[in-house]
Order: sequence, then structure tokens, then C-alpha cells
Amino acid sequence: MPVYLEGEEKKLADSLIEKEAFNRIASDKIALDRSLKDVRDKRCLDVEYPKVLPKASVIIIFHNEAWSPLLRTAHSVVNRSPPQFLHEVILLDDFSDKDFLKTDLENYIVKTWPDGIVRLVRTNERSGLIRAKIAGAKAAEGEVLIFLDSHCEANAGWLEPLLNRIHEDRTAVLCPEIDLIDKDTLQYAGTGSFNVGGFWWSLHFSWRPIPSHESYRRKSKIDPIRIEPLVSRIAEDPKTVLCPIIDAIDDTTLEYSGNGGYQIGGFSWSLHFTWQDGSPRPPHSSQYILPIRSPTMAGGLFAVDRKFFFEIGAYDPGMDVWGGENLELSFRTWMCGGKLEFIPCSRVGHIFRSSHPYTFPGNKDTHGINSMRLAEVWMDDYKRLFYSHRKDLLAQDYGDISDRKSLRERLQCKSFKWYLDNVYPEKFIPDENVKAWGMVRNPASGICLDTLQKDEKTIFDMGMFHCQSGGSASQVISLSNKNQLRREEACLDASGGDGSHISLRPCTESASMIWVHFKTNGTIVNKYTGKCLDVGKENSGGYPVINECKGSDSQKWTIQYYINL
Ligand code: LR7
Ligand code: MN
Repeated sequence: MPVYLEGEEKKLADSLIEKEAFNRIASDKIALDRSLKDVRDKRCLDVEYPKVLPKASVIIIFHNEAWSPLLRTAHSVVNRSPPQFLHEVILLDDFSDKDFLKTDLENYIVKTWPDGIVRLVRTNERSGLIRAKIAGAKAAEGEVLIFLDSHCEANAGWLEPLLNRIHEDRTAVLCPEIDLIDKDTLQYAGTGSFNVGGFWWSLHFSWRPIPSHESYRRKSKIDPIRIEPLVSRIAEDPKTVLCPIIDAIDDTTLEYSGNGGYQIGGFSWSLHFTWQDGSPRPPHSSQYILPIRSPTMAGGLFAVDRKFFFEIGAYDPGMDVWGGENLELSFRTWMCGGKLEFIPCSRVGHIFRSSHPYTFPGNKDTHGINSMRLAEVWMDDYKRLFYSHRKDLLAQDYGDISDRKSLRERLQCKSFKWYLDNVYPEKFIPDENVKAWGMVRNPASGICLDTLQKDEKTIFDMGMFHCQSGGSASQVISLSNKNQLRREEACLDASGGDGSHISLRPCTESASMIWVHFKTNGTIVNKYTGKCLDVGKENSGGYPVINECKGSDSQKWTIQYYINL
């Protein structure tokens, strides 16, 4: 049940929310062992797990966490884990300085769990969450380590599917499905959609839908996908009539482009053939249960075989406070022989806070510097794409990374290119496999397309600005092999009439996002409207528009680097 506050209490809560980034008053009103709605898919309830599974050490790291979320995390784990599978719960205190986290906490633990299943371990200096997780892992004795943030709630049946999968494959690093606990009302809401992790080239984590290649892998028992699908299907069942997926060959450019959206055929009552949306195969119950491979993890909530965790290098102890370790562990897991999966039947809630309720000693950009360490060790030449966003970091000292480099050497880990090709093939690489990339420039005016640094997770109108010869990340645009003018995730889209702006929004297969660039006369023609990209009336700081093609200088463009056009 959500908690809604009124009057004085609401005022107090609001002022605390600023400091603690969540509604502590509401949290304090809720029982530490509250019941939760079982949000699992019903099919999870039918799965039977072996009677004998490896035992877990659950490690909950915290620095100055509020009382009720911290203890609710511990209660939820103890109450919802079968005792035979729970070796211990470690509350790993990363040098908190709040009074209630001293003897009060010690007394509460002893009184509440006299059997000692929950124990407190403290670091003797502020370690930051990365070194705190290493300390927790070293203190743990169970065969499987499960890390949780200190404001989580483990839901019904969360543990068995994790342990079972590690029992099957000790190289699997597993995330539960992470549910949302509302930071204002503390309501526990399921996520509903099963997503996987990706990343931005700025090395921030992102959520992504399950890519189609992974849906196919999970729905078919065939892995890798069969190479002669038509022949072998007829061999299986001679009474079937088969169609290939029909791809488009463009009538003007003769470009062959994938169809992408798998469709099936229907008919209209006038007896014309129609294309319809269709799922490629009927949903299969196992898809609600099977592990989902993911390129990355968010970082806080995951299970791993203890020995395997240390074999592949635990964490980089040179990383401070917050950030970067999640992608580092993700890349390293895949590149060094493991795999990363989400387990749909394991559900754990997390309070998503709007800011960090703790200090960053030295006021350092720890995410930036930690990410440099990871880029330098794991990303090979692709680190260029990180630095193109973070030129400011080039002058920063990221410390000694020789131990991590020799770890990579010793484990004979694969290249970052292997990771991109095999684990994250849908990741867009702005300067590879594209027709052209760089500044999109109107030579007559010296104006370039420019995102004006707007937040690319939102939809906005593409801007323009004087071309920055030193290179500015907000002016880098790619002409993809599908003829989309795009950024990392968003594409230029035109669907209006003469003089209308061009928006930047998540890429789809829509014709309004296709642009044909004719190098000979410099025009960039939008496929849906048939109109030309135009500098428009203003000469600087304004917005590019689309207009009837008329061969004017304002419609002539060059792209900085031509690769394949
Ligand atoms: O110095 C510190 N010492 C700590 O022990 C700073 C923090 N901490 C503890 C803190 O009390 C908390 O329990 O570390 C934990 C994580 O800190 P949060 O909750 O402030 O982090 P977050 O939830 O914003 O961040 C996510 O990314 C981090 C990157 O370093 C970590 O990997 C977090 O574990 C991670 N959390 C999740 O993945 C939860 C799911 C959210 C999503 C998406
Ligand atoms: Mn958190």
C-alpha cells in the first residue's frame, strides 16, 4: 500500500526528501517486515528447483543508510529465503557516522536474529561502494555471493532461481528482475517489462528492451540459428509452405535494407493481400522463465559464484565511491569467459532515489575517473568514443592500472570488438559501419547541425550552430548504412510541411527518418516528405528545416568524414 502524508508530516517529509532523496517519514511508517504482492509471472510458480543448491551469502553494503530501508532489506532477505539456502546476511557498513548505526544497530541485530544469521561487518575507513563490495565478498563464506543495495526488498521466491542457475553454470553472473519501490510513497510496483542493460558511450548504464536476436535465441532451442532454414524446415515437415522474410530494395537507391519488423500476411474483405503485425512465433511459456542474456548490469543487485567472482578479478580496488564498476564487471564477465543474465522469476525491489544522500570525499567526479580506468583497461580503441564525450577528462590522473591490465592478460580475455560483435551487436558505433560521420556542415554559412547539448533521452528539435573546428560532441552525427542521420540512440525525423523543424527522437524504421545524401549536389533528401534539409532563414543559433528542394546554397551539405558513400 502506498503511504500519502498530509499537513505538518508532509512538510517534514518534503524537507527530508531534499537531504535523503527519498521519503523517510513514509518509510518509517511501514512495517520492517511488510508483506509484498507477489509480482512474478504465474508460470514461475510451477518451476521445481532441486532440493540441494549452493548456499548464499547476501551482502548488503551501506553508508549512512536510513534505518527503516536498511533493516527492511535485511528482514526481506531473511524472511523470503529458505533457511537451508541462506548461509548468512552480511550488513557491510562502509564507515557510516550516524549514531543510530552504531550500538543501536548492533543491539537490534542481536535481539532480532539471535541465531546470528545476520552479522555486521564494518570497514575502518570510508571505502566507497566498490571497495566495500570487495570487503563484503572477502568476509563472506557462502558458495554464492548476492549483493544488494541497502534499500531493497527481496520478493517471494527470489533466491532459488538464482542459486539454481549458478548451480547449472558457475560462470553465470545473474541479476534479479529489479522492481521499482517508489521513493515518495514506498509502494512496491513490478517493472512488468523485462529489460536488459546497455550503456551509453559516455559510460552510463541504460535500460533497453530485449533485442530480437535474444528473443529468438530464447524461443528456439537452436543456437546458433540454423543456416538453411527453408530446406531444413521442409525436411522436418513436408506439408508446410514457407516464405522468407521479404526485405526492401529501395526503388531509387537500390539499397538493400533489412525488413526489421517481422510481419505476417492477412487479407482484406475486398480480397487483397495485407501485411499485418505478427509475432514471429507464438509466445512460449519458457520465455517467462528462461534467463535473458544482457550486455550489462545496473550494478547493485546480482548473484555470482564466490570463487568465480574472485577468479575473474572481483572489482577494481582503484575505483572510488560510486560509478563505473557496474560496466567494468559487465564487460569483464563477458570478455573473460562468463555470461551475464537476468532471471525473470527472481524479483527484488529497489528504491530509486533522485540523488546521492552521501558525500563524495574530495568532490571528485568518481564516475568519470572510474570510467577512465575501465575504458583504458577493457575498451581497446573504442575508448575513443568515451573520450569524445568527455574531452575534459583527458587531463585527469586515473592512477595505476597495471594490475588490471595484467589481469586481462592472465585471463586471456577477448577483445572489446568481440564483445560488441557477439554480445551487443545492436549497439550503434557512430564511426564504424556507417556511410559518413562527423559534422554535417552547410559550407555557404559555416553552420553545422548541433544538438545544442539537449538531453538525448527526450524528444527535441535539432538545432544548429557555427561549426566547431575543434570538434564538439554535440555536432557529431552519423549517416548510417540504413540512411538514417543519427546520434547514439536518436534519429533525425521530418514529417511536416515546408519550413518545419526536424526532431530528434528514438530511431525507428520509419521513412520519415530516412535521408538520402547526394554527394554530387550536396542535398540531403528526406524519404517520407521528399523535401530537402535546409539551413532555413536564420543563419545561426536557429533551427534547420525541411523545404521543397530547389538547389539553393542553403540546401547544400557536406559530412566531415565519408567512409562508404
Ligand atoms: O561510499 C559509499 N559507500 C557505500 O557503501 C557510497 C554508497 N554506498 C552504498 C549505498 O549505501 C548503497 O547501498 O552503496 C550502495 C549503492 O549506492 P546508491 O544506492 O547510492 O547507488 P545507485 O542505486 O544510485 O547506483 C547503482 O549504480 C552504482 C554504481 O556505482 C552501484 O552499482 C549501485 O549498486 C547501483 N544500484 C543498482 O544497480 C540498483 C538498481 C538500480 C538501477 C538501475
Ligand atoms: Mn541504490
